[in-house]
Amino acid sequence: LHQKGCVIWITGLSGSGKSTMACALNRILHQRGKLSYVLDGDNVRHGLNKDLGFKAEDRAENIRRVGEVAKLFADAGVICIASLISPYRRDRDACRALLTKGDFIEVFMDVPLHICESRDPKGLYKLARAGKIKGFTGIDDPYEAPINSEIVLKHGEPCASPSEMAEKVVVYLENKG
Ligand code: GGZ
Repeated sequence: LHQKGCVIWITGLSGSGKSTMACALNRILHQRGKLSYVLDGDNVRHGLNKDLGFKAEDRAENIRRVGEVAKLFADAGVICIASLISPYRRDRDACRALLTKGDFIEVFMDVPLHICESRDPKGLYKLARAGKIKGFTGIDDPYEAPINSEIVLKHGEPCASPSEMAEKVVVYLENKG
């Protein structure tokens, strides 16, 4: 395997399309003969991080563990796609600091809250608005939007389908060699 590993860190609100994009990106990379692997917050929270909730400290620990695991994948030569809300800039930057410069690529799913809320695939926003889930990101918990992401995928622009967005990430990786 002659492939250099890296971490593609996808951040954004619940319902911003992180998982869908991660999956599309993973598929494109596989088609091109690349070895990649998706670490999804929603999945990892069923196993490795099942002891963690959604308080700021728990989110920080969730991000920290996934960052460390992503680094191990990258060291092993895998393109690791991490898809987590990761609402705090400090936590994302701590993951960035684990990797060699250029090997951590932050992708911001820049989708307005009202769009995420209108999608509400799991009905979680509705529950959060009703006060049945407390501390939901974007409703009564913060999301610190990135300021220096390598890639911003903005809602409502042309070529913003999940596979077209994934293609943009691939182009970025190609240009970076
Ligand atoms: C945010 C929550 C919450 C709260 C449950 N706040 O869109 P989903 O449903 O399928 O994925 C979300 C997931 C968030 O997990 P992460 O590990 O990505 O979060 S973080 O990076 O902040 O640690 C959402 C669901 O869990 N979920 N409660 N209170 N999202």
